[in-house]
Amino acid sequence: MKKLFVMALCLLVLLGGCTQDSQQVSGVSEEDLIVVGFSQVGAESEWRVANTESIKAALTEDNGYELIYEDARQEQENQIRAIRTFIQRGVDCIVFSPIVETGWNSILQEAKQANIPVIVIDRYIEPGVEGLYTAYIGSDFYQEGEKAVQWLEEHLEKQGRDKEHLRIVHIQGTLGSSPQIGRTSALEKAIERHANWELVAQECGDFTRAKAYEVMSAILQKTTDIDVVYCENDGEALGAIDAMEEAGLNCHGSDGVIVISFDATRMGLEYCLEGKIALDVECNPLQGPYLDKIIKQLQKGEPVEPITYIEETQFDCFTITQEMIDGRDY
Ligand code: GYE
Repeated sequence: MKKLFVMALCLLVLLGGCTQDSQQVSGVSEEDLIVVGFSQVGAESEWRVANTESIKAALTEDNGYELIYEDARQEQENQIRAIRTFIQRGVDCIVFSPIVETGWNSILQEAKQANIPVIVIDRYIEPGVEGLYTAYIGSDFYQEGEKAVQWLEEHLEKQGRDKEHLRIVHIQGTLGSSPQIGRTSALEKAIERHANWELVAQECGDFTRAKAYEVMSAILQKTTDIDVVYCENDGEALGAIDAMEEAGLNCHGSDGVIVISFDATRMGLEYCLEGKIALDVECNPLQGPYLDKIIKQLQKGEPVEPITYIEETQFDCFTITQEMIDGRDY
């Protein structure tokens, strides 16, 4: 299983005449640890940090794993390099969250040739390459976007504003990533359905507070006549709110600009409780336990679910409570 470890052990025996059995780590022999190479996108958001922590907490030595963690700092090139290194090291399993949907064919072919199972988490890969990886665990991003637009439709109807002209600003996530593609597509379809919904600006905020602040500030130079700001994650919502408040806009969903966001991280939900994020659609980053289950099944040679969608909910500023926030793990 672990060629490197066996080689190192032989060397130890030769050099030091070490006669002990392989070391025991919390009852699991090091030789039996499942070696997992994990290439994470980066640390661009609170969501990402919670996702990394969940995976590290699940794939521990106590639980039978040796985890090799690589942070790609938001560069696809770094992810490809990390995966290639995992293949060269002969890991038992490769896990990665693809920063964008395209460009993975050759590296996945290499993993397949080396007979190493690949589990894709969080973001997807473009359709057509399903045969090159074993399983996917994550969210249905189009469905998340649909939840957001449906809530908006119902909210406007309740307020008797559904026939009014609606001016929407759209701050997108990293272009080409599956959460951006899914969440954007749900909004664009809704705009096509509603003749009175107007997209006044669409800019990329790269899933960060700083970039969203920058693009929102530039949009506000051109117009402050805005009804809705649809941000593709909480970091972006916070950046957009910073810029709007600086420009003197009221961001309370009840009587001001309606800010819609995704992730439902603690910070996002605190803004929701304050009324500044009107709707926060949850995107659950706690994928570690699901990953643990699938890897163990693979090790036992059991069949695995090709796609696992994680359960998700949503919060709005009219019904959220402090208790709801306190009861959450991220
Ligand atoms: O929404 C965002 C993060 O891929 C679902 O990436 C993830 C997204 C998440 O940076 O906050």
